[in-house]
Amino acid sequence: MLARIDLRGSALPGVRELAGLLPRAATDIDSVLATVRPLCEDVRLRGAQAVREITARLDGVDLEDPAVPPQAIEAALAGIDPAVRAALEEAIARVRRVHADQRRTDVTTQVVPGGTVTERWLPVRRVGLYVPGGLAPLLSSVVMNVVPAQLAGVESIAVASPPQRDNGGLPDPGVLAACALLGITEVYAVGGAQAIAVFGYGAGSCEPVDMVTGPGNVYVTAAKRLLRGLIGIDSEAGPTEVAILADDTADPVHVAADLISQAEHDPLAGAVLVTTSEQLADAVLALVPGQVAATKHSDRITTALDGSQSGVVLVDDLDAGLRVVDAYAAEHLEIQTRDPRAVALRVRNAGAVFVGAWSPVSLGDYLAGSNHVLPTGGCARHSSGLSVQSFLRGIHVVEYDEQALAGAAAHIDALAGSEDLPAHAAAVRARQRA
Ligand code: HSO
Ligand code: ZN
Repeated sequence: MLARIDLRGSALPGVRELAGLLPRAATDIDSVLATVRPLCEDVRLRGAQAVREITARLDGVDLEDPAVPPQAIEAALAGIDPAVRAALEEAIARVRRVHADQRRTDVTTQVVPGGTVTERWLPVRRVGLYVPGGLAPLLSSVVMNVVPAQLAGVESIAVASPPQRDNGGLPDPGVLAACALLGITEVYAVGGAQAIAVFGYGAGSCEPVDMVTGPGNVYVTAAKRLLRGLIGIDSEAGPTEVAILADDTADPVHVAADLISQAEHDPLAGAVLVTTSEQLADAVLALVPGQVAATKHSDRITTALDGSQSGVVLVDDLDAGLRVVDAYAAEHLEIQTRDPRAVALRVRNAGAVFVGAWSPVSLGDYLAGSNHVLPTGGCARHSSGLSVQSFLRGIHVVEYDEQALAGAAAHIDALAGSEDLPAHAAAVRARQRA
């Protein structure tokens, strides 16, 4: 079960060393690049025929055309459980409410009289969203990716998700239903690295996209890494992880349940409790085995919690706890302490922060209105989760008049001279009246 790491009683090391002491899964993308590269090349060179053969080989389904007919998307919506439909509709409404506030307006700065710079925010034109099948087809991820793209003004959105043998070669019906609710009509039954290649190069009826978003396994991530540059990507998502910073006021049953909830995603998922309370640590360690045994996916949860990526960390006080969680930079960080709002304000590194006893990470996964596509593997030190901003590009539009340019000429001369680029200076001088 969960490792017990005791950092009490001596000064904590520096950030990098501290991060090294904490449990975290190592994902090796490089090792699958050798498999993924020829597969992507095949799709680039042979298009639809290569996709058909790869899908038959890897998914066991022969699809003449992986484009999902619009009627099948509508039929999936008609067929889903009304409670799931109502939940999706509410999730969409809440995510829309939060993300609508992220929209940007163009800003013009008057730099000098007659000289302005405007920052224009323009959406990416066409986006491909990958939705994994695998252990759990995440229909909620369709919402989290599509809503911000739509609010950013992306005009063309295509979705790809693996074909399912038991669904007539169509993607998961829940995924299709979520697409229908969001008005997505372009969906392909293609999975894995080949889906990313289809998006990047175009194949069959799928036109190439400008950007790919969405989670996936190591093969998907490797394909994103290979095609990055040709297309934009959201991030290289690693296994999901949760950290909980808690004191003696936290309820051990809730803490154990939240650690287990994220471990449910993946045998490589990480769950870390950082606490000032030995009593809480012991209570959680005692509760976890029973709670795990009682849950459906106990196998993969046991692997995740047993692995070198999960544990309970004891610290002297909350200051030390904050240093530990900042060094870990969790995808999800729960604060279950006295005055959790004040503690949350002191957090520096986390993909998303969940404050207090009534904000479990599962709420954020589905219905808080926040986005659940978040930086993993410590990337929260430098990156943010998915947002409207992820789908926008800021373009500087520069407009100076003759006098304003004249006012800058001497300085441009000096800087161009110092860089030994006299033609730069000449381009300004050529505009000046004698
Ligand atoms: N916890 C996952 C998102 C998710 N959970 C989808 C359930 N469904 C990564 O943030
Ligand atoms: Zn989750």
